Amino acid sequence: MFGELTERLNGVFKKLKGKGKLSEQNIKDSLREVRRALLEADVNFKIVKNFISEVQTRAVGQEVMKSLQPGQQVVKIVHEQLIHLMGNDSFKVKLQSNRVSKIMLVGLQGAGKTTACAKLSQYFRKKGSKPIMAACDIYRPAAIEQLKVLGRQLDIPVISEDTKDVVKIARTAIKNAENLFSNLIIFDTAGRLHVDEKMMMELRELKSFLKPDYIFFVADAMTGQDAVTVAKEFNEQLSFDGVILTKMDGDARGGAALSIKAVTNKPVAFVGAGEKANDLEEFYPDRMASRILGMGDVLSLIEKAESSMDKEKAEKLAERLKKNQFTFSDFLDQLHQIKKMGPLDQILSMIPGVNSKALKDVKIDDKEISKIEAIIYSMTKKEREIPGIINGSRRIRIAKGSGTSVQQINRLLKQFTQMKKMIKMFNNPKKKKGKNGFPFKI
Ligand SMILES: Nc1nc2c(ncn2[C@@H]2O[C@H](COP(=O)(O)OP(=O)(O)OP(=O)(O)O)[C@@H](O)[C@H]2O)c(=O)[nH]1
Ligand SMILES: [Mg+2]
Repeated sequence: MFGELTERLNGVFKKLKGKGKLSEQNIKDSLREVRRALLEADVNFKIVKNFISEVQTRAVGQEVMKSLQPGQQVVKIVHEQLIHLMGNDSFKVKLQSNRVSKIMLVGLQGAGKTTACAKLSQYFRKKGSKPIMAACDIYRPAAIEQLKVLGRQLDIPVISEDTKDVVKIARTAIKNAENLFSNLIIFDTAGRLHVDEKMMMELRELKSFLKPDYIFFVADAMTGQDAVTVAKEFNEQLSFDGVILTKMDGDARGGAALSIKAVTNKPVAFVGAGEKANDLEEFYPDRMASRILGMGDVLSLIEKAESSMDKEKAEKLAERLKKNQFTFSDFLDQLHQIKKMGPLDQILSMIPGVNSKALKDVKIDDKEISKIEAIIYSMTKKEREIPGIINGSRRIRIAKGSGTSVQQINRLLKQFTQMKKMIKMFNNPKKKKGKNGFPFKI
């Protein structure tokens, strides 16, 4: 996410932090580079101008000059101003408790509305709601089918009707919500290549009929400034409540995320970072600012882990670890849990200090995990529980079964033995402590 911008800003701040004392000129020079980095990230130029002037006023003031680490202080100011730019607080959706809530999604063609419908349904279901989805994109039969497929995958009802009247479909959906004991309807609508009057009229009509609790404008983050321009037009016509920025897993440069609030005065509520139903995150301006500045985002990482990990399984595993009963079956379980969290490089990029440049060099290969999985799958149940019995001929069989080599099996077995040793030492921390109290050398 925003790799290029993060790299550029880190470069600027590294130079600044190296200096013991700062002059007004130092700060000006650095901010000129920040300005360039933001413009290159496709942030609206007026916003950049304002942003820099605000940071500059604060930075050349007392708070920086007097501080012991002026470079750090400038970074802190930039961090705070970035948070401010994105709207300070996170968006909180409050659903109705005494009647069905209605959420309407709007946006251009291909922005990710239909996918976002599924993601939001999944998101609210995890929070205890019972959502249904309404197919109000009446122009492409494929669009209705797409929503139905997503609905089937997630086991969420989809309401559709063979008509060109969106209000009629909406009415049917509301009627059905009661029968289905649903408390939330998410309405998918049609997108166009460009904003046009016919589309807006239809959306306005639907809005005035539904009186939705929320309208979210879905925008493709990869389109940068264009997304912001379109957002402005949609907001003037429909006055939406918040934005869902999609495709943040691609190489979006940051322009949309950083400009949309300032231009429309509507905040980003969610971000989509992948095509699957689980790839939706709440948007927190402070966490996003930290990510942009390469400070990582541990809180989102923990939330991601919590939402994709099976709590009961995690507790059982903890119990087994305590008893030194960790086996290849447990290991396999863990691999699945990690895989559920998403691609490895995306997970690692949330860890402070791991920047996208470093990730590029290391190249984390999700295929490696699949290979380990294949090896474990090729073991018998007994071998998974008691790896000690895996002798030479068994190794050959496992290698053949998993399409790997005996060397790879040897390596995995060795790593597993080491891991077990470590677990054992953690369980008996008094024994064999190494330097600094660590039970093993790092
Ligand atoms: N990588 C990535 N792809 C996404 C994301 N959201 C949506 N997509 C993909 O973008 C494409 C378009 O998504 P849709 O949900 O069909 O877009 P739409 O706004 O409903 O498009 P129309 O119905 O044509 O107006 C699909 O191939 C999605 O899989 C995302 O967050 N990340
Ligand atoms: Mg669609």
